[in-house]
Amino acid sequence: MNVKHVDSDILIVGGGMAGCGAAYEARFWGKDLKIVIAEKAHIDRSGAVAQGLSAINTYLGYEEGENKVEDFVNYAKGDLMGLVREDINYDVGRHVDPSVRLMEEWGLPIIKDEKTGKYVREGRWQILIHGESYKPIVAEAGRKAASEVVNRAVITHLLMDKNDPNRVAGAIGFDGRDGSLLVFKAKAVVLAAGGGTHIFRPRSVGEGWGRTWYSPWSSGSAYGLEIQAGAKMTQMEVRLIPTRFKDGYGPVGAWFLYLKAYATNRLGERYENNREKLRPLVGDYADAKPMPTCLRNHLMIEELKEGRGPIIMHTDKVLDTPEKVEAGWEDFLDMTISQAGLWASQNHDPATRGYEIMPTEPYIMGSHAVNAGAWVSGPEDVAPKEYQWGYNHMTTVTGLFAAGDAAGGAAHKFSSGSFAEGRIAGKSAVRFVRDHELHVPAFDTATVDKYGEQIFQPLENYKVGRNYITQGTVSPYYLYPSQGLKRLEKIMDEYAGGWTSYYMTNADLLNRGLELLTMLREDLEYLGAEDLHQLTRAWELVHRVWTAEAVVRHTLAREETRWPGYYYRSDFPKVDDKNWKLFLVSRRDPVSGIWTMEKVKYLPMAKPTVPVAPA
Ligand code: SFD
Ligand code: AMP
Repeated sequence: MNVKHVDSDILIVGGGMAGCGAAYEARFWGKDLKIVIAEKAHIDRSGAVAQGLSAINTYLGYEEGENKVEDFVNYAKGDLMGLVREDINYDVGRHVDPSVRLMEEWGLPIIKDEKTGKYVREGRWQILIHGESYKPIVAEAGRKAASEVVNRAVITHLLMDKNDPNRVAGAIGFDGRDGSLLVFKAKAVVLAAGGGTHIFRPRSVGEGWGRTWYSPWSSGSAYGLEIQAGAKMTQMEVRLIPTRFKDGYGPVGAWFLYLKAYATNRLGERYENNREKLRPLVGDYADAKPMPTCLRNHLMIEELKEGRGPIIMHTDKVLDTPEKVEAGWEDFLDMTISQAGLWASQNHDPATRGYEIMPTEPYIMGSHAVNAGAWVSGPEDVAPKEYQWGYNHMTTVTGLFAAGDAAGGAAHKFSSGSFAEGRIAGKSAVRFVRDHELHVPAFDTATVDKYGEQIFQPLENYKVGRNYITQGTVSPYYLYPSQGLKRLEKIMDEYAGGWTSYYMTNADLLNRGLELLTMLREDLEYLGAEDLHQLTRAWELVHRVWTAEAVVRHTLAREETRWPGYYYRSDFPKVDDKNWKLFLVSRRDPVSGIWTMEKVKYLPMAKPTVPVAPA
């Protein structure tokens, strides 16, 4: 086996939005440090922004007097039914605008009003971009800041320090192109490996199976790595169900907010403002303005359940000028080309006919309108002391930092906020390295050998097991990654509140789901991979199963329905502020494998002492 060793001061796992932000900022404060990015794909086109975006969804415009940072905190809090880490949302909010200015400097075309010179708003928080090349532009900054980018580095495990089992010392994985074992040693690690799709069964079937809204290559690795290392996790129960154009998964933000389209049920009724229908479930949250994303979903789901589907977005009522037609098509061509392709293949003209929208399958994320991820230390000035243990954005594992989808607590970060949060984590990691200058990270060679064997086991399983196949792909001796993935998706869909049950679950279903997940995990030992591509799929599945288990355990522990429209507990169908306006924080002990679940009091942020950064 070929083994490559890469030593560094700071290792960044995942070169997406947060990873590039971390590299950029770590270089600014740590000019002399060795900063390495380990990226599963190729940094120029990796992560959720690989295919581009059409908007930057978080830009406050505080210098222009458009929004205050406090407004952003309140917006995120309202949207999440009262549960965000205000301290982290505040920190991201005060750093996001300068980050967007940087991106513009690097060449990102942000659409401006010709008269005022101001960015054109899609909505209160969003600005429009010509964003097909968003990722290569941001990646260039990340690449130039890093001492080395190791592309095709599929990280499978974090490595812990041999003298301290709760301190990170590096990471291990393999090169997806040449099959080498990759062993990274680092004084600090910033985890920025993105969110999780294909945890639940997608709506797409057959040859469309790989099509999801969030990128299919978002493999839940951030959560898988964090959980295995024993980091505390939060908000894993809150799944994102975005409304999307049917089958192509085209986003709706530009249509609702910028083009001002509206949706109706089959009777032509606008169902979206029926707040009275919400009141019995959520009480006064029914009056929240703007209406929380989950509640908007809930109203649509009710229409579908009661037989008043399909829900149609009236694109035809708003595309009344050539400029608007162009804006509508560009929205998809910039970020969800499949929707434009689908419309073209169906001879669909959105200017003359509306199109169906649907709630998607659930995604696990920390950067969109939900906030799953690691429980991280907050910023020194605004975090309540219970949420602060030294270094901003350090997880509960010493030396391990998290940002973007990987970091829990703050919501509505999106691409720009994830980049800004990466910067926060990168700066903090430099401080950590400086404060521990004499520390020499070290791991057991026996652990490296053990992982080295485990990592390539699926190739071995395939080599041996294929001899027993007489026909087709079903082997008595191994499981293909795609077979395991289908099994995972079916379990999560049917037991943990997927789309086929209209997102409904309960304790009995969740407990049974947990049993089935345990059996699935036992079988992961028999994963078979015919090549390095399938080996990547195999490890992505392992990470997805860890993510799924955390989702089920969190959902089971929270005995209320706080986010109707994202999921429902039929045994506890209402919001219960008295008992549940708190964070659930879980930890899996890496030695015993035992999970513990803590209820952590909701605490508002303290008054800021560090001023908002100048743009
Ligand atoms: O409208 C490993 N997002 C949108 N954000 C916006 O600001 N505007 C929009 O218009 C957005 N829309 C949207 C969005 C995403 C997608 C897919 C679509 C539309 C179709 C959300 C943002 O993209 C998202 O919030 C950020 O990208 C999150 O950043 P980050 O850094 O947390 O995740 P990443 O960018 O996916 O990067 C993760 C990286 O990790 C790598 N990786 N590397 C090594 N080893 C492993 N095991 C790894 N596993 C993963 C990945 O390859 C990747 O590079 S709209 O619909 O909302
Ligand atoms: P989307 O394209 O659905 O991901 O949404 C992009 C942005 O617009 C996100 O910040 C959403 O929260 C917001 N958004 C989308 N639809 C609506 C709506 N109907 N009302 C308010 N905000 C919305």
